[in-house]
Amino acid sequence: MFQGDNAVFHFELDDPSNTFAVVSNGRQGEIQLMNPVDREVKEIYVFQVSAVESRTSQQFRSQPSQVLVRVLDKNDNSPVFQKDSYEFDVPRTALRGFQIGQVIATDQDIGLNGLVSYFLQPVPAWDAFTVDKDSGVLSLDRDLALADVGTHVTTVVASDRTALASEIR
Ligand SMILES: [Ca+2]
Ligand SMILES: [Ca+2]
Repeated sequence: MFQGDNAVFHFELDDPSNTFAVVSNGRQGEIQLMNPVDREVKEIYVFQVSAVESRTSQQFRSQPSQVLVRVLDKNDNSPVFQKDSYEFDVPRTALRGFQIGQVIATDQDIGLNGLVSYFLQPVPAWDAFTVDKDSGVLSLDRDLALADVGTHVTTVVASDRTALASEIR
């Protein structure tokens, strides 16, 4: 169909999402990004590229070749807590290890970029709190005593493994 080594090509790209374009450079076609991409919006793009012989008065078009582009993740989201704040009641007689409640944060990224860890702020207001790094379960670090009766506030930080963090009280 094409006229051997003397054929002059250009490339045409049919991308329904208008995200990619092809720039013809001699016999090569360079696929370029025309609009920003974000894995959380769209991860896979599929489009077709055809080679068109353009020197002759008639145009000859190749069978289209399918191109698949996978967008890799960037750590562009912080963990987000499911609630703005949490309140839990604890019996006065609760002992060390008692599970007070659970805080949950989610992160839209994937892999380590989306894996959430929980920490208490370095100096918690109340020394009886501890939080499980992986589950976000708050529990008692010691037995309670009469002097503990009252309201206690602490801040939990949720961080992904590449250190974008969110805080909650
Ligand atoms: Ca991302
Ligand atoms: Ca993240």
